[in-house]
Amino acid sequence: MQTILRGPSTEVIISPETPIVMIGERINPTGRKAFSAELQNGDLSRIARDAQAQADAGALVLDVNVGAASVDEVALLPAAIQIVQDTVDLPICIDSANPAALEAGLKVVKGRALINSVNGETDKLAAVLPLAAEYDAALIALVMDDTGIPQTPGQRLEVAESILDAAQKHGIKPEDLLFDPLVMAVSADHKAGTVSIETARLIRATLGCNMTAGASNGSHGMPERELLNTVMLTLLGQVGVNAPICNPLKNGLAIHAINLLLGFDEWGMGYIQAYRALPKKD
Ligand code: THG
Repeated sequence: MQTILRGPSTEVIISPETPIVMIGERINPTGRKAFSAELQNGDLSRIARDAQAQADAGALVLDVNVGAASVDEVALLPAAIQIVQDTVDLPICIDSANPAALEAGLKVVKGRALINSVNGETDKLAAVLPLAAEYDAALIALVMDDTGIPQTPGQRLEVAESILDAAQKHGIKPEDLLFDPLVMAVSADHKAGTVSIETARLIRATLGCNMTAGASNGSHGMPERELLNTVMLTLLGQVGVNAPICNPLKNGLAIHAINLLLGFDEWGMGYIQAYRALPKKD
């Protein structure tokens, strides 16, 4: 099952047979006070730098989220996407909770985008599935619905199945959905990690679909977040999460290590090249 994304002139394939694809998460004001303040002032100057740095660190898709408090996402999201694609030739993951902003982004994006996201809520399905169909975009599907985030992997799989059904009624194919098993903070619930991992395993075994996940969500409120994020990426990679959203500046080499250890990197050349490209330590 191949999910195909395109940038202005590049193509990225996400599939169980090909290396894990890193989606760069840095263009997002969450937890970044300076970037939030800049967005509130209409200052988009950081975006080109963040895009270039993530591409240099091996990101193959860039998530773009400008959802800071009180900003006009319908105006800012397309502007941000254009800056990113003028800077790097990569596909975009358009990240917004606002369907009007998603559509404004889809109108300007070059290539084949990934929408972040739909979920099983009745209103979300009705607003976002037609956008994915009309603009021929791939789509991230979060396994939650009108009743909230299910507690068990079996219930999360049921939500995934019902989103898949709804998507197919709009002509969206299983290969164009990336399911997100939902990574929640282990500081709030020590079973949260295992529920996400088991959900991913079930989705891959039952539906065969490709998956994403926000690996860094799990480490909120814990020390050594980077260590937890790396281990989470590894565990998720093992059960089929092949397009994680993460920080390429921190996790870039880990993704290459996972690809090498899972047999996706002949002669370790990807890992060695990524190592050589790192800033030199004294
Ligand atoms: N699934 C999907 N999309 C997502 C998420 C997901 N998009 C948003 C988020 N989760 C993934 N992106 C981030 C972005 C930033 C952080 C975590 C996940 C983060 N920021 C630091 C903080 O909050 O402390 C600050 C970072 C910095 O200063 O560099 O952790 O799960 N589909």
